[in-house]
Amino acid sequence: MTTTVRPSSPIGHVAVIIPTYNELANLENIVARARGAAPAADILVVDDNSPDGTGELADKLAAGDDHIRVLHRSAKAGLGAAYIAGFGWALERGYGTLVEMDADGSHDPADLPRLLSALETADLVVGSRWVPGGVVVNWPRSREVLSRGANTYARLMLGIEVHDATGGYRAYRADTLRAIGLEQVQSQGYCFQVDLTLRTVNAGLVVREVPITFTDRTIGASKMSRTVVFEAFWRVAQWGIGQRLHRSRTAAPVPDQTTQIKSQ
Ligand SMILES: Nc1nc2c(ncn2[C@@H]2O[C@H](COP(=O)(O)OP(=O)(O)O)[C@@H](O)[C@H]2O)c(=O)[nH]1
Ligand SMILES: [Mg+2]
Repeated sequence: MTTTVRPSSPIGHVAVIIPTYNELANLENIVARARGAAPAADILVVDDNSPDGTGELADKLAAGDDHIRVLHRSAKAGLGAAYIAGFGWALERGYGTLVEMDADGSHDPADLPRLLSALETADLVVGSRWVPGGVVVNWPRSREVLSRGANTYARLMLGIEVHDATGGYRAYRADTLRAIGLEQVQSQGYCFQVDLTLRTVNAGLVVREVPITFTDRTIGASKMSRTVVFEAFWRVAQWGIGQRLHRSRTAAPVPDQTTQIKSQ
C-alpha cells in the first residue's frame, strides 16, 4: 500500500535487528542467511538472557564476524521492549535503516533485498502476508484465523489501510523512528507492530506493503500467549477510541445552515 508518492532517496547503512528468546537451534542459521542476503548490512541480536544459551552463541558468532553485534538484556521483557532497545542502539550508531526480523526462520532473509529496495520510496516497508502474492506456509489454522482477525480488527478500529499491521518483518528508515515518539511506546508484545504502524501513518509518512512468504517455525516454541493477545485487543480498542475522539474534536465545523440561508 502506498499512501502518497515519496521521492526515491538512499537508505543508508542497514542494521538487521533479531530479537531472541530461547532460539539456540535457530540463531546460527538465520544469521548466516541474513549475512548472505545482505552482505553489507550489520546484524544485531537482542537477547533477553535466554536460559538455553542463545546469548552465548550470539557472542561466539559475533567474535568471528565484524558484521554481527549482540545486545544482552537482563531478563525477558517482551518483543516490543527488545526492539526499542535494539532501535536505540542502532540510532545512536548512525544506521540509516533498521530492519525487524524474527530468529525462527518465519521471515525469509532472501526477501531482504526486496524490502530494502521498496524502502527507497517509502518511510516504512511492511513484509505482508495479507496482500496479493503474500503466502503463509504451515501455519496452524488457528494462528491464521487469529492473524487475519487481528488485522481486520486493527484496520476497522484504527481506520488504517495497512493489511498486515501485526507483521514483524519490516524495514524502517531511521528518520521514521525518530519522528514517531518511540520513547512513549508502551506496547510489549505483538501489538508493538500495530502501535508503530499507527504512529507512522499518523505522522503522515509513507507505508508500503510488499508480499512475503511466511513459514511457521520448525524448531523451538512460539512465545505467543493469551496475555499478548489481550494486550493487543485492549490497546487497539483504546487507540481506536482515542483516534475517533481526536478526529471529532479537530474536524472542520459543520457549516451552520441557518447562517448560510440568511446570507444568500
Ligand atoms: N529478546 C526477546 N525476544 C523475544 C521475546 N519474545 C519473543 N521474542 C523473539 O521474537 C521473535 C518472534 O517470536 P515468536 O515466538 O516466533 O512469535 P510467533 O512467530 O508470533 O509465534 C523470535 O525471534 C523470538 O525469539 C522477548 O521477550 N524478548
Ligand atoms: Mg515465530
